[in-house]
Amino acid sequence: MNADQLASYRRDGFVSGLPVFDPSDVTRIRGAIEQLEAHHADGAGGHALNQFFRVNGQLVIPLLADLARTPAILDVVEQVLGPDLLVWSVELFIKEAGSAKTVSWHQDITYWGMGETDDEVTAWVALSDVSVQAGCMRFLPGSHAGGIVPHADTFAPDNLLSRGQEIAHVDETQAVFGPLRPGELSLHHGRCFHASGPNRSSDRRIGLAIRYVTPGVRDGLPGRDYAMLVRGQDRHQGWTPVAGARALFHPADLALYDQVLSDQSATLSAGATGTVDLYQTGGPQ
Ligand SMILES: O=C(O)CCC(=O)C(=O)O
Repeated sequence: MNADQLASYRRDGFVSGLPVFDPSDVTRIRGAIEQLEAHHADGAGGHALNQFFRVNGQLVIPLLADLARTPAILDVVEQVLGPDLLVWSVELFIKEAGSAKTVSWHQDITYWGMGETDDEVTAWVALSDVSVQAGCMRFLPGSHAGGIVPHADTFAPDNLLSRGQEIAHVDETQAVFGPLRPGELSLHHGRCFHASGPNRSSDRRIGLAIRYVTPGVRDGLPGRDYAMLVRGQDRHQGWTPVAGARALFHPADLALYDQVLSDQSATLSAGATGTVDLYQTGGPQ
């Protein structure tokens, strides 16, 4: 990231269009994801593959753990968060060609039990052409500068978020699209308002979202949560360390996955007005 891009992240709460993978990498990664879909759609350990794609995929799928350790991504994230980096969750946001799926306006860390930290950032990597037509993300510049605002649960069926949570009042006239070419990433701050529309393109829209945190994020916070050290050192004691998947759907990793989800679910569903389905079994989105 050059100085202007870093300044724009600090000012706006997001920055878009940073190249990290070349076309051959994108083809390989997308191919590996589609191989998983072709051969392991039923998942393992009682969870469909889609569940692992939706949250904490790094715990059971080596590909996702490896992607979170990509030096080119870590170099960018280090500019924002500093030299000690952990990964909280690796996720895939897939909208099939012509899919009506959307993501409502929200702030990521609202239900993540991390308080209002400045030290969580998402690196969102395009593994297809994530154009405006394909339903790229939109961001509200400067919205990270305030605190966490109220969100209302909608549980809307076409919403990719776990509780369809949305911010009541967003001045969309100020929103900025963040289209990405394959292999580019955007960064967004955990309090930056963002959303995305349906995929009106003829290709799948595939985004890899990696949630990075620093060792200090959980200092003084209650409960237990888990993170994978990917660069530097963790001299704090807030995160329970996890290593990342050792083999696809390894039994010990599947057991850990359940443990992590169970510990996280109380936080993620706090105050919800309905059942928050953290164990999605649905098909493509
Ligand atoms: O993929 C999307 O459209 C939304 C992703 C998102 O909300 C996130 O990565 O925080």
